[in-house]
Amino acid sequence: MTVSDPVEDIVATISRSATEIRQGLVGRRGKADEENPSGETQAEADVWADDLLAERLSSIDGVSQYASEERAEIIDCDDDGLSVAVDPLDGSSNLKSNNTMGTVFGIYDEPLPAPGTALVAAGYVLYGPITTMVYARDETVTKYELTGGERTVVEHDVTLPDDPITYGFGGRVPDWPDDFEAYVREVESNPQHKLRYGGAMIGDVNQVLTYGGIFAYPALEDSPNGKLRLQFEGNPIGYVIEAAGGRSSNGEYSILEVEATDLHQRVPVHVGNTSLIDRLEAALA
Ligand code: FBP
Repeated sequence: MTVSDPVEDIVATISRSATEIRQGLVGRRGKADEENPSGETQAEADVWADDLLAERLSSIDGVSQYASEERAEIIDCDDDGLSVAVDPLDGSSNLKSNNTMGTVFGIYDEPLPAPGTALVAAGYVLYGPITTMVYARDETVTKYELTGGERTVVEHDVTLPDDPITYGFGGRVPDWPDDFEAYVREVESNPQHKLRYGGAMIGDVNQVLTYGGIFAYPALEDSPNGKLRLQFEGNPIGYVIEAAGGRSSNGEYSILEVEATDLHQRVPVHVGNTSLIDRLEAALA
């Protein structure tokens, strides 16, 4: 008898759906007539990918909740089990210019909203020239290529390279707090470092995972929690980068330790090599 593993069922479902989501972007580059719970205009593709993942993930045995950045309320499924939080299309404003986007997921063993310490697995799909998946579980990060519903390992035990190369920081520069801006100038002044910013967190974080470095969407003057959402973006990405040997921070401590009070709460996100995140925390202290 095979024992079912709901975590693996969830990841397999997302990886099978990714090829379909990618193909379904064609013809869905327009705006939907709706806003998401954070007040942002949704793309047709956001709504469509969310409906597709909601239907498939909520029907898996052992999934008790499905939540997404694109819907206000949690879908309650089984009485107990895992909670899945998804950003169906991270960076969907890149659809118009045909640039990189992703799908982010976090699998928690507590009801949502939950802290990152309740994650049992997390990962993302990157719709680049090739569709890839990066998935962390049990402190181990694995990278796959996804083709036609198949998931093929391309790298076991992915870790951040020791010498950081890339940096990318979101938000408008005039909106950055002075201490953050001073830190950015310090990072830029290192001749080893290169700017890589594409406007989709997943693309930028994947550069950091590949080359080493730092990605941040920081606190802004008029938005002290930044832009990115804790359940759907901050926690899953923090979990992946920490499992790959790096650090995540809200500016003071690990994102995974941030108290979860609201499903759609925002959090300042800084992830990357330990040396750069330690220095960032010192600069913001
Ligand atoms: P969405 O989830 O609404 O797409 O927003 C997230 C995001 O697109 C991130 O992927 C990216 O890092 C950030 O917003 C870019 O925001 P901005 O356009 O303000 O730089």
